[in-house]
Amino acid sequence: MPNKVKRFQEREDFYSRISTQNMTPLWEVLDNLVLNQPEDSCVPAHWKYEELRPALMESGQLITAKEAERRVLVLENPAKRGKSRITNSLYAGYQLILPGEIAPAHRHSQSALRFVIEGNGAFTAVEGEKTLMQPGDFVVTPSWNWHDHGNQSDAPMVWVDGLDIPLVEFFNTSFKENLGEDAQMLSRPAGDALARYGSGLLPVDYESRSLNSPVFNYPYARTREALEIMRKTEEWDSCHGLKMRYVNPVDGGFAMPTMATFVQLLPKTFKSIPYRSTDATVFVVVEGSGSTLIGEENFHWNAHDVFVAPSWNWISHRAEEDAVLFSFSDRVIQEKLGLWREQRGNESI
Ligand code: GTQ
Repeated sequence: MPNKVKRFQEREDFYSRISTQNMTPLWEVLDNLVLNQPEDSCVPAHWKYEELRPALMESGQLITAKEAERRVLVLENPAKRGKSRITNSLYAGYQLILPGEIAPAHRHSQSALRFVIEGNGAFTAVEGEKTLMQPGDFVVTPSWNWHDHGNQSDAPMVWVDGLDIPLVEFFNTSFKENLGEDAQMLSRPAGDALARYGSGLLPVDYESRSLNSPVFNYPYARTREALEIMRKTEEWDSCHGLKMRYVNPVDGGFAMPTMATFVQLLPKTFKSIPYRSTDATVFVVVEGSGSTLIGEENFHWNAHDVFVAPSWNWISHRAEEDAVLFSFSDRVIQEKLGLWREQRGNESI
């Protein structure tokens, strides 16, 4: 028997023997474990609001928000069907609350963000304070904070939920409690947090006890106005247009400990140069229309659509009219761990 074949058989035999001891040789798997660059197992994908809205409204006739606890259509990455995730670390879905409905109070380890799509004046209550929600508002629900939602307006309310469900699953750290009441008790008037912490002011002896921003609703009216004023002097970034991150006003960090959130304005006819980063990113179209090339796939989007870019895929945007994109990713965690990287199309790494 040639030496090479003998050696191969010896190795195979060795592998089967050590396999019974729950061991495997690193040298057979190393190239799959330590990659030269990220190879995301998720794929680029796009959900068109116009096409999914009928199904979302139909779900409103099938089950009440109360019975469902949360009436949400989960956006599943096409490469991760059955796993309730849009990226490897993040969950997203469209949540519907009809007039007169409530989604009862509960709390859990998972952090949630809401980005309002349509409707006007439904509320979410977070840890003792209610906020009325308008389209484009970004609302924070921190880990283990009581929260309930309700709609006292006369129109359906829809928002995009972003949660760190897969991350909490990875760490096996999920806890959950139902309050046993539809709504929690309120201890502060609506708007208190924004006035106290989101006006360029802080209580004089304020010491943060939270990993989250004390501002829990970042109203679109303020965000949009800020973008509009900035665009007058801002040099457009060749990759991002005019891109801002939502911050915790206490320390200047991201608003939440597990999800980084951003908003960007792309002016009419803007075409970005390619950009990639290690944080797979979920985009929500707030206003306008355009298209985004992600890897090899081009997605033409309109207001209220969601699309997702996997880690380290090249992204370039084109705006057909003034467009605003909200986005979220796990960049905040990657930065803390020293893992986050980005590359612009005109740079080497
Ligand atoms: O609103 O509390 O989309 O607990 C998934 C789980 C929303 C919520 C989701 C949740 C919620």
